[in-house]
Amino acid sequence: MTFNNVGSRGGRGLFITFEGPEGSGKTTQLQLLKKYLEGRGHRCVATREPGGTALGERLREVIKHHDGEETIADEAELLLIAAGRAQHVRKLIEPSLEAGKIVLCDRFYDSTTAYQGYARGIDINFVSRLNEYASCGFKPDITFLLDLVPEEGFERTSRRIETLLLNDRIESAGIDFHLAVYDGFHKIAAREPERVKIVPADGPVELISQRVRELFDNAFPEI
Ligand code: T5A
Repeated sequence: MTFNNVGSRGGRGLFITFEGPEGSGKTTQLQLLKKYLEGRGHRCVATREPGGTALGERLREVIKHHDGEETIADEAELLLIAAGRAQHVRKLIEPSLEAGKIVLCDRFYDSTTAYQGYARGIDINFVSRLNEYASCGFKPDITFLLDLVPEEGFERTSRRIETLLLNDRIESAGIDFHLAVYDGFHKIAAREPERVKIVPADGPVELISQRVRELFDNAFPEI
């Protein structure tokens, strides 16, 4: 893929993404890294996908919780995610990077490759081209892949009230689907080891946070 990245190396902001299977601890680790970076005086923006804008949050509801009689076709799911991403990039990510902020995003296009590409089975080359289009040429400077087998992630999320109350379409897709997602993330990391850093995500929160900080500091010693 070709991108016109405008991350730190262009002298502006820095774009960090967190990826991984359901319940692997992305949100928890994102917030801890944000706190760490703010402690160093950086201006940070935490956001998520699907979501991040008013339109994106409305699409998120549809993507996660649509429970009408008419099921969502795989192709429609992919396009809804892409539409939300284009809005997110143009309305939040790009302006934040232009303003010199650090953007920390909970999932981005690697999730599309893993979920809609590898797990749903939509052509990977098409998904890559759509990812490139929807992200408007923006590419994460670094991606943390939280590595936790799906069974353990579900063990964690099953204890949450939200999981008990809301039927999540994708989360409830079955273990074979989520194993394909897991393998998909590892294929992405193998292809782009410079960008995608694998973080073992079992063990205490603070230990994982320390791993994330070390990987970040090694990648960006000047920040
Ligand atoms: N999706 C998304 C696609 O299909 N394609 C796409 O392109 C995109 C962008 C998003 C859904 O959309 C799909 C994927 C998803 O199905 P979501 O709610 O954002 O939905 O789903 P997740 O990203 O999986 O969010 P979760 O909140 O479920 O998981 P996180 O963020 O990975 O984990 P976190 O930090 O919320 O932690 C989960 C629980 O574990 C505990 C936390 O306290 C929490 O209760 N926890 C730990 N417990 C023990 N040890 C640790 N080290 C722990 N760390 C956290």
